[in-house]
Amino acid sequence: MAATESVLNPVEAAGVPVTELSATTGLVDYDGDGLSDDQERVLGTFPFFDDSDDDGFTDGEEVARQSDPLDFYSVPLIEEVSANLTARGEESAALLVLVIYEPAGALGQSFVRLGALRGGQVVSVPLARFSSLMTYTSQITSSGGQLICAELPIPPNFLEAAGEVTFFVAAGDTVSQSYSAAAKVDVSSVGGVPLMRRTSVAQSSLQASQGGGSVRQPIPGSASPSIPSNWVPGSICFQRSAVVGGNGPIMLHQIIEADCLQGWDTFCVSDCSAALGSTYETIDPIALIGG
Ligand SMILES: [Ca+2]
Ligand SMILES: [Ca+2]
Repeated sequence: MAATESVLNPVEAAGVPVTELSATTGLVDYDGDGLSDDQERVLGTFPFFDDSDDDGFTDGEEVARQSDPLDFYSVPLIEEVSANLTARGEESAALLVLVIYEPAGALGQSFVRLGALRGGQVVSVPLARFSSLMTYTSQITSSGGQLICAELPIPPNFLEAAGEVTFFVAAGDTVSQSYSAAAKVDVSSVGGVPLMRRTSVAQSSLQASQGGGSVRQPIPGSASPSIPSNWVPGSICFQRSAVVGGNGPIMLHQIIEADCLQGWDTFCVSDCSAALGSTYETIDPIALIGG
């Protein structure tokens, strides 16, 4: 428990002022919504249209503010500084994608805390140390907020050795001295293919009757020939899990259903069916910030 105490303590020294995030730019973001073209292909949003669901909020802003960029009826609700995490692949490596939004356009008064849960231990990721490795976009949105999207490579040997890693972010502002948003993403690597666990809507009536689940979705680079042509976001190994234990913000899940979905046999053979009955740890981002 001691390992998580510092994470739960808001606004502590390890938080990094957003203004310290300096890096080279270089992301290809054709539609200017703050998300790179390659990231949009992973998320299923349109790389060439900045508002995929036409609800008035750009894809990047929706991801940062934790609404669904593919659902017209899902719009941002968080009015304070917000952040979110996702991931994408580049060749055989995975990249962690950090998206931050500040409604007043003054990210300098905000801070972010990035960390990882790996093998039951919570560790801080010192953003400033990795800033030279990051590429990012920064813009003022039509609503007047500031949006930053930073991409940080995850060392492949780190993922292979760790199995599945939960990265988390918490964001807050220095005035109220509290966190206003937190999010996490689960990233792993199987056979050199980086995977991201995502919340999924049920993909069959049976699954629907049993509640939702998650998918472990491959996130290889856009040039990879190994992506099945019938790929749609979320269509790989559907897994349903149940919470079987926990310790503070750390939650232990057991996989109680694992279906390899059509077209993903290559990815699923070693991973999907074998996952049945196994457990994994992740973080509850709401518990992380005491919400
Ligand atoms: Ca884009
Ligand atoms: Ca939208």
